[in-house]
Amino acid sequence: MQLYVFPPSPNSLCCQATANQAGIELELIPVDLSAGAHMDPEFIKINPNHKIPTLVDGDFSLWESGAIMLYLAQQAPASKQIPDDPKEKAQMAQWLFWKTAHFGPACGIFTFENIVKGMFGMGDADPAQLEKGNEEFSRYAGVLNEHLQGRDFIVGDSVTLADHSVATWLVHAEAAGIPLADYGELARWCKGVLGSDAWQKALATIPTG
Ligand SMILES: N[C@@H](CCC(=O)N[C@@H](CS)C(=O)NCC(=O)O)C(=O)O
Repeated sequence: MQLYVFPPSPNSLCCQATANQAGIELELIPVDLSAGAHMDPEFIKINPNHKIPTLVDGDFSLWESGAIMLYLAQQAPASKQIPDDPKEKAQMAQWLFWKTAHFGPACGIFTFENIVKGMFGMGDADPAQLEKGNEEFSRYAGVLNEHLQGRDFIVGDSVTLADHSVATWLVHAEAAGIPLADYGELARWCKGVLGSDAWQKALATIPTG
């Protein structure tokens, strides 16, 4: 299977961590967004949204990081990244949707303003946007921080897609200026998830500099 990625992208990294946890060796194909490689007509054939990550498995292609994670995790049920229990499975879905609708966009404001703009020569961070990011992040990080009291994982007692999906937005917390340290339980949980072998292997694919 090939995964088209932009190596520092949180949306790519959570798919890579899922594959690593599942014991699946993906062929990573970097797509240089800064050079417009995602607008190549050949790439648009596999993802009409021209976004990474995009997975190709033979003549099957798939986009949206959450769907890619589900596809990969289902190849390796023994990795237990999707709970068997229906209630836990639904809770995992709850946090996946929550990440996509709320937590990811809140973190994305910091990532865009403090990292992406610099990478792509788009000017300085906008203080009004950062203020909005702070408001959104504090609202949602507070919910997860409370939930994580006494827990090492978001759902159940082992790592699931919910952990990969949420933690991926905190990989660049320091560089993005995300106030993770203000949320002790969140910071503790995040350190544990990102310290796993699956995550360390994914993070090692980020080019230095
Ligand atoms: N909801 C999508 C978001 C993917 C996304 O926004 N990818 C960005 C990079 S992080 C991208 O490829 N942007 C290029 C574009 O929008 O043209 C997912 O979870 O996979």
